[in-house]
Amino acid sequence: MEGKDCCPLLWRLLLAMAVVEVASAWNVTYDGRSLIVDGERKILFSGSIHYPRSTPQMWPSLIAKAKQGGIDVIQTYVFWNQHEPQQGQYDFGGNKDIVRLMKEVQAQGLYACLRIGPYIESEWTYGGLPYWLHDIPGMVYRSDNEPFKFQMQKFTTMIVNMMKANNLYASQGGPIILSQIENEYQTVEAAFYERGPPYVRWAAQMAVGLQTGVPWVMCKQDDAPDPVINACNGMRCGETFAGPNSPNKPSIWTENWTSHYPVFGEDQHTRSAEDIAFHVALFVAKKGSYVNYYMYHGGTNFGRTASAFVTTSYYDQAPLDEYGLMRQPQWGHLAGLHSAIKLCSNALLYGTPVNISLGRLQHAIVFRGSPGICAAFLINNDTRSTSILFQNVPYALPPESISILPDCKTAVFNTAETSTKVSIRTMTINQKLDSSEKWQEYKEAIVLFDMTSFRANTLLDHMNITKDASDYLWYTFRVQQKSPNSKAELDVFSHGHALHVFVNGVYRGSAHGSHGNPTFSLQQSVFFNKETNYISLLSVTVGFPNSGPHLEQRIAGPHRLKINKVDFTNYAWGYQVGLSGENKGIYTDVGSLKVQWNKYGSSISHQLIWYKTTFDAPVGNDPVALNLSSMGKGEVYINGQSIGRYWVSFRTASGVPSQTWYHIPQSYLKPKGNLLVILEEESGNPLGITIDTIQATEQQ
Ligand SMILES: *[C@@H]1O[C@H](CO)[C@@H](O)[C@H](O)[C@H]1NC(C)=O
Ligand SMILES: *[C@@H]1O[C@H](CO)[C@@H](O)[C@H](O)[C@H]1NC(C)=O
Ligand SMILES: *[C@@H]1O[C@H](CO)[C@@H](O)[C@H](O)[C@H]1NC(C)=O
Ligand SMILES: *[C@@H]1O[C@H](CO)[C@@H](O)[C@H](O)[C@H]1NC(C)=O
Ligand SMILES: *[C@@H]1O[C@H](CO)[C@@H](O)[C@H](O)[C@H]1NC(C)=O
Ligand SMILES: CC(=O)N[C@H]1CO[C@H](CO)[C@@H](O)[C@@H]1O
Repeated sequence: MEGKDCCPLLWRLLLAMAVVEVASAWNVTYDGRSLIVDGERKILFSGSIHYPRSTPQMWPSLIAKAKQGGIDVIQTYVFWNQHEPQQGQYDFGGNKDIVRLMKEVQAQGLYACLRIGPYIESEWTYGGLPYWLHDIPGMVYRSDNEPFKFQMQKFTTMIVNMMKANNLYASQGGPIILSQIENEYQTVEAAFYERGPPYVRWAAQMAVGLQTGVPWVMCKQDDAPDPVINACNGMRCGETFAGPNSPNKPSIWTENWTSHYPVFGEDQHTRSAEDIAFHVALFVAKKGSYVNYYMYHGGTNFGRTASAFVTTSYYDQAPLDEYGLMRQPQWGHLAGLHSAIKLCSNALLYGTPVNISLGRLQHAIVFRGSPGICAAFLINNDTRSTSILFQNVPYALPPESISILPDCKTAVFNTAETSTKVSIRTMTINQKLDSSEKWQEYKEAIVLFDMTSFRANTLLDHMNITKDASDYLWYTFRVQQKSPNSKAELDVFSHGHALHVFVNGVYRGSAHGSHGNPTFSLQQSVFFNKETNYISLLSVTVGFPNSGPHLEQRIAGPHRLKINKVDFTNYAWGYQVGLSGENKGIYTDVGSLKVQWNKYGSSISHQLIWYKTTFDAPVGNDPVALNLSSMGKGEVYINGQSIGRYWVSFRTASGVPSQTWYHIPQSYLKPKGNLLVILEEESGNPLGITIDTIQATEQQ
């Protein structure tokens, strides 16, 4: 009965394998010092990398560079409106493949933090909420509101189940050690009055009830209910965070802003590597054990995914720039900081801190553990450099800096002293697209009232009509005029974001709002013909709003229109959603055959023109971008995929565009004959466009 012997052996083998599985799967817990992962307290450095802001082809190298920079955890939001653009229709393909990202994180031996939200803000259109939520009766977002809670729970559960099905939680042997529910809710909670607090309690309970085996955080929510951990967001959490709301919770910093997201019309913010390092070291010195860089890699807001007025390039100033290149000294300086702090792990996680004054603006925080375990942080909060005595040894401290002494003797790192060389990024012209024979154009038709089928007797909210299916909405009406060639004063007030005015099909003027104030007025003198005159307003949104309470009540587009002070707001208006070129998809290989393209330069007017050309990909693996300095405002498509909105004509206070370069991911390109289609709303010149390659080199 040989067979009988084999089975117990196989059984034992299987059992042994199962034991191995279980051994590598720990529930993540926490105490007052840190998260407890794989059964141990840990100091963790985390970096935000958002999967839809890059491509799956870029993920392995982004993660590898993060790991090399001393990052332990990759943090991402989950982008609901990418995954469920229409109710019940899900999409997890391409750069929406969150499971693939998690598996890549795991393959490289890192942890993951999943911030489900599902409201995420994140400078993402509508804060990540799908617009169809807006049309559910009785809907109030982010409140103790049954319709919202039902949809939020449904989506959150689905994501959690998807992670579980792929064994992605640490409790299953996967990489996910932490999850987030909601997002900075406390900043809006008061607007919901008595509906706020029960919503917070419900969200926490709902999340915890999903039994992931890993803790949940709520950021910027001081009263996060147990066992959910309250976490800090900001630039100086070592100074601003009041701390965990229970002695049994660790001190976690979910968003340490590495710079600030850029918006059209404003200059780029930069934050020095030294300043970031100072605040991370301070947070750790104050018993912080988890720091996330928002963003570690910002990437690109492809297509129309950016929120109102936010540029296509996202946190290009992060340690990995928009293209995934190391930005120095940020990357290297923080890598040094991480190694120095890791040398202090034992003292930080098991020792007791004491605060020792070293001078008027200088103090030391010293962690002492079991014999021989000691780590010190020497903090100089003076704008001048100074020399202090610590344990009778002199140390020179640069201005506003922290020295890290992993053995309480040797300063291995100072936050203000970078040894990393500054990197210089160069854009090299690979091809000029300056030959007019290589371009063709298609003039977008100006929509007149008679051409519209959707009508209303008033001005309707832009957002509720387009439902974010397009940035563009035509508003048009007709008016009779008795005298010929009479001058009229047009006066439009719009809730945003931009507007182009056409009278009888001829362009007459534009106006727009800004990130700080999306509303604007447009006053324009126009000439009317005798008889019928057609007024066409092209209203443009530049991303839906993403922050503040009651997003469901936000509106955009023209709100009042007067001609010679006579109000036409409640009048017979016709509407058309989207441009004909968009509706036909003329930016794709197939769609581009649906219209008659003309020779470059054949249109009399220059507004609202689609331009088309083809180009061969630059040889090599350097990142590729378009220099769009010569253009105005619009959207760019490569081989049918939108690489984002551009708005070069919206200058900053210092007179330059907020964004000049527009990233074309390598994976969007084929070696030859790439289709480039660009929609120009204003009067930009496509002959000035160049295809550039990007290199980062360290300064000598
Ligand atoms: C891990 O967490 C799950 C879900 O919360 C729970 O059912 C399980 O008992 C826990 N396992 C251990 C080993 O603590
Ligand atoms: C330590 O002492 C300094 C003054 O010497 C003070 O500014 C600082 O807030 C103290 N820090 C802690 C963590 O108590
Ligand atoms: C440094 O001084 C500033 C201004 O007095 C204060 O706000 C900040 O909290 C201090 N930081 C530290 C680390 O002591
Ligand atoms: C928004 O549009 C829907 C139709 O799509 C309509 O039923 C609803 O009344 C509109 N809501 C508002 C606030 O205008
Ligand atoms: C980008 O293009 C503009 C012209 O459109 C040109 O003036 C500028 O020098 C270009 N920038 C670089 C770095 O090539
Ligand atoms: C709360 C906080 O620290 N906000 C900062 C975010 O970053 C911008 C840009 O550097 C600062 O201006 C804010 O003060």
